Amino acid sequence: MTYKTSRILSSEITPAKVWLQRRDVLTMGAALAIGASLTQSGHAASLAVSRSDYNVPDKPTPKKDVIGYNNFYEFGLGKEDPAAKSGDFKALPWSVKVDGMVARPTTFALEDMLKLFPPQERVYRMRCVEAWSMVIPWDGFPLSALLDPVEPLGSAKYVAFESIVRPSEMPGQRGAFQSLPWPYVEGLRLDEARHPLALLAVGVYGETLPNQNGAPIRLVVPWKYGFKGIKSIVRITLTDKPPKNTWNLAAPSEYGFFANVNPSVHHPRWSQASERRIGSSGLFGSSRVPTLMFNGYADQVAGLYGGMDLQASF
Ligand SMILES: Nc1nc2c(c(=O)[nH]1)N[C@H]1C(S)=C(S)[C@@H](COP(=O)(O)O)O[C@H]1N2
Ligand SMILES: [Mo]
Repeated sequence: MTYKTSRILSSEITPAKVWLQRRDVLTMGAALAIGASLTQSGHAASLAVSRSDYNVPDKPTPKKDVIGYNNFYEFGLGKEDPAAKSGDFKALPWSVKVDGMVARPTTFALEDMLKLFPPQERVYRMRCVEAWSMVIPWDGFPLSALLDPVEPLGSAKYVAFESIVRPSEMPGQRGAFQSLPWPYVEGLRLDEARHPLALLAVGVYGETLPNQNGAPIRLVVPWKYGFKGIKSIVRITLTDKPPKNTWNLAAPSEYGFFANVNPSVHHPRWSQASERRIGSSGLFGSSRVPTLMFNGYADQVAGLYGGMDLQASF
């Protein structure tokens, strides 16, 4: 079955507009100034990629699974916890600070990002390291939209990401038992981060990103395992050293830095050769499909890893 790209949004910016009106957000003067300079330098215009460029033909995972079966430990360990326990989280107002080894450190207000970089729908496969997968219609814009205008220095080689810490609204960050060290952190090599498939998602299924999916802005790197897709991002820092990433800190022998989907590199406790497609028809409501190298995006991304030993750099 083919996913119909004609289902795409009639207007690329409608979801953001509706959302902003609903929540009555005001744009600040300082943010406007940043917006103006970005528009002059033409970055917004250069992002006009066709919405269907990267869509996959797979049938999308039902919305109820996309927004009901999540990993977001700030809201608990269970797959149903994020949907059930994220109601107190306030995703607005929001801004993302981009700093480190850049010529022009910039704090981007969410509303300005949405205006400058109109979200486009892209349907990506997502595969968790626990061997389940989904096909998700994200709304977002290329991560490079925030990297180009801050002008990374020649010495910058990596991009570090940081999630929000807000125990008052995130039950998984309160109490004696702490599942992970906070903030959740992730990283990419700068060339990976600049690849047009690397997305900052602000919506899903044509609607504003629900809290459980990483509101209001999260990373989507479709050729990597799900844990690279850091949620509720507040800071992006350019560095010359490989950034720490949370699951590598927690269990270094099980989760690497690169985390490229690779059916021939197994997790120490389970095979990674096939995956359970959540919500697809099958004996138990989901069928197993073979896992593809780079999650099916080898043609687009294999060139990033030429000459690398992908068994060693997992
Ligand atoms: N801040 C934060 N980001 C996170 C996580 C998390 O616990 N906290 N879990 C990761 C993991 S393991 C996965 S598989 C994906 C799940 O994304 P989804 O719930 O939108 O499908 O989010 C990733 N990003
Ligand atoms: Mo995951």
